[in-house]
Amino acid sequence: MDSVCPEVEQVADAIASMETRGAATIADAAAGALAAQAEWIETEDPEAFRAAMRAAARTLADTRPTAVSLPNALRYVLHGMHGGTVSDLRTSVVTRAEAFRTDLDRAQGRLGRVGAGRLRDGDTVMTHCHSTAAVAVVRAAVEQGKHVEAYVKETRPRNQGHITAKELRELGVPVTLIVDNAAHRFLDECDHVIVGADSIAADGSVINKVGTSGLAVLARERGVPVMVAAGTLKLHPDTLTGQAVEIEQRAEREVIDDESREEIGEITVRNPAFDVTPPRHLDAIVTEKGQFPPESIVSLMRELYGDQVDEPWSE
Ligand code: RUB
Repeated sequence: MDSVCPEVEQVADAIASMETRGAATIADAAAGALAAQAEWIETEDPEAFRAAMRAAARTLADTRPTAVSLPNALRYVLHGMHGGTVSDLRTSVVTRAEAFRTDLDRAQGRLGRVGAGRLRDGDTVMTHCHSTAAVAVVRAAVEQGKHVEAYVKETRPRNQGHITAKELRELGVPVTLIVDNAAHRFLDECDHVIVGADSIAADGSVINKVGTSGLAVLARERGVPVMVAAGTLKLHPDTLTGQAVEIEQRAEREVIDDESREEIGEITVRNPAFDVTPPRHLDAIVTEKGQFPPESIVSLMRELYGDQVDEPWSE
């Protein structure tokens, strides 16, 4: 028997190829895949069931390294796997995965309303990349009747800004799309920078799409507050013990095509997908549990995750 079901393979491939992308969306898809695995496993042996669940979680965990929402989701579901029979184990996984997905959805709505509290009627925001949480903040502000406009950075090399532009347009928000290098030029017209997060470290540093740290430095220089919209699922418990967050390095071809590269001659190309913004360049981290000064996030991390840095899929 293959130990991993086709849906887990498909979800893992989609995450690795970035067809499924963005930290919250990845976590949601991974939880769904674990439920599919639980429904699929054919065995009466509880230990074999557990082993097959661990195999699925490993496959999913190995797709992308930076967004902690992925291992946090896998941990949450596997920690909820209980029972003496396969039937009980299966039910517990499916129930836990459903609860995870419902909570994630609710958290987005809540943090959106918390973040919207920072926006006034008539404000203009600048965004980077595409973050469902950042869009949730603007959505909540619009639902509160506030008029909000947006400068949307295109976000090279994969232009996730186009997704943001489309979603904000669907909310009726006037959008100006700009190249990344134009951010400084337009910050004077902005009241907030709103970004998401892939991981948040214990010292309040925020790991998000490469270019976030440069934008935060510019915003600080122009006096524009930087809001990080990120559910508590983005808190990286490993950093409590001093571990660094791994930054994903992506293909060189995302930066330059083969023909142009050939024409230029011998060059090195580097393509880190994320960067680290230190807490001193950030004003607030907005979560479903309220807003926090970045430096205080460690207390919330301890409260929610304690010593939970195990990897139940590698047991
Ligand atoms: C996406 C990215 C997003 C965060 C937060 O990077 O950096 O800002 O994942 O997104 P990529 P969300 O496109 O490489 O996955 O708020 O939706 O979790």
